[in-house]
Order: sequence, then structure tokens, then C-alpha cells
Amino acid sequence: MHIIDLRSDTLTRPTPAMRAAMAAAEVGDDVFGEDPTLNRLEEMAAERTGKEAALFVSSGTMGNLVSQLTHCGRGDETILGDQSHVFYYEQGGASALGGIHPRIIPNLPDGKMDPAEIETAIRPDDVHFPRSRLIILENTHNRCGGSPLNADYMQSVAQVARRYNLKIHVDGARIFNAAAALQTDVRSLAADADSLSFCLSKGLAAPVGSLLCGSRDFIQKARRNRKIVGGGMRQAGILAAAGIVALEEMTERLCEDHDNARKLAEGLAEIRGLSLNPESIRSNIVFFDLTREDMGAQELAQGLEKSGVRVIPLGPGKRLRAVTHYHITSEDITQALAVFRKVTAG
Ligand code: TLP
Repeated sequence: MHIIDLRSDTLTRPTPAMRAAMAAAEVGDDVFGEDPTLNRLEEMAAERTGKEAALFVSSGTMGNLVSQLTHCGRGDETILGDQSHVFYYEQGGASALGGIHPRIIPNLPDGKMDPAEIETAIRPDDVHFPRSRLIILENTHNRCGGSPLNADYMQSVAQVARRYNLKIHVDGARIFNAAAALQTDVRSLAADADSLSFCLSKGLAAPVGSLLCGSRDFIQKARRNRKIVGGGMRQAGILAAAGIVALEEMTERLCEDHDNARKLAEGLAEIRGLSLNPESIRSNIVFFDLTREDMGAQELAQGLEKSGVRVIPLGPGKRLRAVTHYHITSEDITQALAVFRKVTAG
């Protein structure tokens, strides 16, 4: 059976060009700074994001953790959204390992946090309070339906940050999706960020890795923090070689994933018992809800799975997620919609 796996874009497997590049990669020991392929990837990442330097890390989670450890000391506070990946899905790593305190404010449906609410959350200098240090934004915003944050919004948050001498970190796991959705480049979306991490191993289809980007000084400190969390890798050029192909060949095609997500959303919206607004789909993530009483999200996901379509049910409720990516074609979406119709009818 042909499986249409819409659980995540993290499922993408390396392309033939990536495998060839990995096999041929020139490598060295990166802890000595001697892996030429890795050094090249870091230079490319810095260039693409408009930052002075970049650091290869094993995952998006590690990029966000190392960034927080670098911007903040023990007892410092970060301000982040209640739907953010850092808050929701990263085991509270910054608190567990760095003694960093999270201050949660609500995410709006489009993934933003109201700049006025951010400002209100910033602590005055008082012995009772932690020190506010860092604002964390997410672009695109995963739990807010893959919505992209534009450069104007970034600027409005940066104005608040500068007024109070706070830094901004962007969890840009899918920043190339954001750039594709907004028809802009990553540089302009990153211009107001002090640091930005992005993933090679989601829509860009590389097997492993993320890049943390920022000033030369920030990245030098981040390199120490990567080492302390066990992230100093040796002949990582094998992985970087795939990452270089990802940056060279895979960013321009992301709009295909977005078109497929929109097609999926439009089809799902027509199915009785499912609810979503296709107009809100801006990138490759589609959240939808079951409106019927007699079926839960787990049950629907199990029914779909039997017919070769995989989606993720979110907890025990009525919400599910589908994500389009490199291995999903427009025909797959047509076929997946037919399966959805069959399973929801039966
Ligand atoms: N997201 C995964 C799951 O963890 C939910 C997914 O399937 O979407 N930031 C954002 C915005 C992410 O969506 C993710 C992964 C990460 C960071 C973490 O990346 P990894 O998995 O590389 O640690």
C-alpha cells in the first residue's frame, strides 16, 4: 500500500543529491574547527540569514536550548508564547539545565504575541523579580497553524526589546517556509533577531541538523554551550554535506508544499464533520477539528491509517494535524482526500 505520511515534515528523507554529497564529503574534526564541509555550511547559513556567524547543532531543540543558555544566566527570564514549541515541546530544557525562568504570554491565533503584552510582561528592576532577558518568537508558528511572522511584526517587537535592552531569539525551525509564504528572503525576516535557529531536517529534507545564527561573539559563546550539552560533533561534515544541498536546492520548492497544504485544507473543509478555515493556511501545516460527537481524533487517525493516510491526533480531543512535505505530491493529496471522505462516511 502507498502510504501518504502527513504526520510531519521531519519525516523527509535525504534526496539522492544529498546522499551523493554525504558520501563524497571532505571531513575533519569539527571540535578542532577542522571540518571544511561543516565550516562551509556554517558560512552559508550566516550568509543566508544575514548574521556574522552560525553554529551547526544536532536539532531544533538543541538550537533553542543553546541559544537560551547563551543569552541568559541562571534566574533570568525569557518571554515566550503559550503555544510556542520551546514552551510546549522541549521538556522545559532551559529551566532544567540552565535555571532559566519562562514567562508565558498568550499567542494570538496567527502566532504573534501582542507587543503591548510583551512590554507589560517585562519586569522592572526589583529584588523580587527575575531579570527579563530574552523574547522568543517562532516563525513559522507550528501550533498556530504554520503562520508566518512578517518583517513589520518583527520590527514592532524589536522596538519593545530595544527599549528595555532585551534580546530576541527566533525559533525559525521553518523560517524558509515563512520566507516562501511571504515571498521574501530569510535575511529580512531575521534582520531584527539577535539570534535565529533554523532546521535542515524538516521541509528542507536533510537527515539531521539545525543552525544557530547570530553575531560572532554570540556564536563563540554558543559554541561553548553546545559542547557542555554534548553537542560537539567530530566528522559532522558528513551531515553538513546534506545541509549544503538542502540550502542550495530545497528552499525554492517549499511553495509546492504550501500549495498542497492549501489543496488539502480546501478539500477537508468540504467534508462534513471536519472544520477548518482554508484561508488561514499560509504554509505547510494544516490543523483541523472534528465537529462530530461520535468520533474522536484518535479514532479518525486510526481509521485513516488503515487506508494508508497518516496524520497526528493532538491528545484525546478533536484536533488533528497534517503537514505537507517533499514526499507528498498533489496526487497524494487527491488520494488522501478520498480516504478522508471514505473514513468519515463509514
Ligand atoms: N517540531 C516537531 C515536533 O516536535 C512537534 C514537529 O513534528 O513539528 N521548533 C519548532 C517550531 C518545531 O516545530 C520543532 C519540531 C522544533 C523546534 C524542534 O526541532 P527538533 O525536532 O529538530 O528538535
